[in-house]
Amino acid sequence: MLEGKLALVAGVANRRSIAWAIAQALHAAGARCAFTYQGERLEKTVRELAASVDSDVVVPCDVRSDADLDRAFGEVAAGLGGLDILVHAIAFAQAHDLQGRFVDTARDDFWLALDVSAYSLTAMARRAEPLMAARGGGSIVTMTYLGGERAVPRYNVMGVAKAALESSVRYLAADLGPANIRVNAVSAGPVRTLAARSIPGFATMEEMVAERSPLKRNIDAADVAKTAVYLLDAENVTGTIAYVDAGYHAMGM
Ligand code: NAD
Ligand code: 0WE
Repeated sequence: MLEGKLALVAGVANRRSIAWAIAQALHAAGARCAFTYQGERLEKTVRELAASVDSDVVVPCDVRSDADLDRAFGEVAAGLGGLDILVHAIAFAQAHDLQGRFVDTARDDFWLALDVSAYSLTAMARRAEPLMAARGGGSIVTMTYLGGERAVPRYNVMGVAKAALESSVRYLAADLGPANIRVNAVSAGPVRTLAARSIPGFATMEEMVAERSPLKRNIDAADVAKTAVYLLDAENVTGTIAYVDAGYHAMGM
């Protein structure tokens, strides 16, 4: 389906990461993947995972740094020989902001969450644009959550960041469409990644999804990956949010 396509996957931390499920699905669809990882601590893990999908283009990139982003895109473009696909699966808020009340969010912590979780998509899209345009177009996908449009208890500043991210998807789709570059998001239900497991009350949220969603079950990272690959491939789909949540978003109670 994506035979010969060149993909950059940002956001692999370990084998449970949503980004890793997407990389495996891209590899299965015939794409060649490169990876960025956040810090030295993750290098070994990401290199080993990359090797299992025949990739050795693995470069560090902290999305808070413009210099890091510039270097990483240069190395990826050289390593892959171009770019068709960008997968953005990055988010961060201070752990103390994912409990308690949103109203107590400090200025610095607010900007940190928005910087890492929302602005980074635009920072990466801008650097991807010339590389994709040179190949006649491209496709970008990011990851969001229902807490970006409804007040989900304790999602707090991450919800505000996801609202900015989802709006960014629409503005980026408008800007990059003329270059045949598409921008979409997957809105996933709770997935038991390493980051998610550390969140107090996560198991209760999974129980609520199993009880209240139309399909009466939870989803996993492979489900998310299927829809991500669909969006990356769907040549006339841009500016959309696709829900992979067993239908949970459709319910009123
Ligand atoms: P994860 O912890 O595996 O992935 C988050 C990634 O963000 C990590 O790889 C981490 O290194 C990266 N990151 C954080 N700060 C960074 C920085 N400054 N520079 C570069 N990278 C940085 O968790 P995940 O659940 O796979 O999250 C991936 C995406 O999916 C996130 O956008 C998250 O909001 C979204 N999402 C997750 C769920 C869920 O329930 N797990 C549901 C919907 C959406
Ligand atoms: O986007 C997310 C979580 C992203 C995330 C996770 C962490 C944990 C570790 C961002 N920052 C951090 N910071 C850390 O220090 N999700 C969609 C999963 C999630 O997180 C929640 C949820 C759901 C769902 C937090 C509260 C309520 C619901």
